[in-house]
Amino acid sequence: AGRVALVTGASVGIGAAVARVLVQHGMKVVGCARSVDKIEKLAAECQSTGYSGMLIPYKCDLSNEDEILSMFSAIKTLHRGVDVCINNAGLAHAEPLLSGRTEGWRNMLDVNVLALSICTREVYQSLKERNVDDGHIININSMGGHRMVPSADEHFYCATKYAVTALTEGLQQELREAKTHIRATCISPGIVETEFAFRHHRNDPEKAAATYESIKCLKVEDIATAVIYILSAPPHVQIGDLQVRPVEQVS
Ligand code: NJP
Repeated sequence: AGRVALVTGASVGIGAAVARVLVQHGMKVVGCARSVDKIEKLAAECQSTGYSGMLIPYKCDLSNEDEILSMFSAIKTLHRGVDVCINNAGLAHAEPLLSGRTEGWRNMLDVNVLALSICTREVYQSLKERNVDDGHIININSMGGHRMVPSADEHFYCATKYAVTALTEGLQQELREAKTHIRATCISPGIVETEFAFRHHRNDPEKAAATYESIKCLKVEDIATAVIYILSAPPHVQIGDLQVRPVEQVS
């Protein structure tokens, strides 16, 4: 409670649920995305529910580094800095390696990998400047960041999530070497019931229907609960990678 959290991609889906639960736990949450109107609506809902924290909407296109850096300066001016960062924003375009558009690959790299890395660096610098030693960075990864999924449409997306696995492990190592108690974790969800999950299989409606009708998918709240679990762990506990998937999901 009382700490400042940044949640990227807070307009819908997992990010919106995470922002809401952090506000419920008394945090001051900066929620960013391009559709700021949706975050404004969520902020009003949180306020009318009487949650002890607050949600501050911020419009930011995470594929643009200048916009990310301006957001960090605004947070520094208005709220001192970021204590907890949830790198959640992510996207998947169906762009196979043999025929995909470079533009689609670039967009996935920009948001899933580069924005996450830029936010990580900026949060660490902000914590260091203020001598805050108990910050936390949580990356929303994917089961696709641990094993390749069978659909060729998703190979590039998986590659960006394999990068998130490598970057989280690398970050844990750098933080240890810097002798700080700032922690880094990733959460790897299986299928979560969001717009993302449906868009993801848009080129294969049969597969989508088979997947969503045959298993009980995770709810966004299941991932929000995982975030609270990680943030509530005692300071000596490092949760490296939390895999959360539907009971019936094969991998
Ligand atoms: O996705 P969705 P989820 N600049 O599409 C934002 C991972 N995951 O909640 O800008 C700024 O509902 C977008 O905001 P807007 C997945 O890889 C999911 O399901 O307004 N923000 C929105 O708030 C991702 O890392 C599943 O369009 C940008 C958010 O990102 C995370 O979970 C399974 C942006 C996306 O909301 C959240 O996914 C899995 C930009 N340029 C991993 N581009 C799953 N759902 O099944 C996008 O393994 N956003």
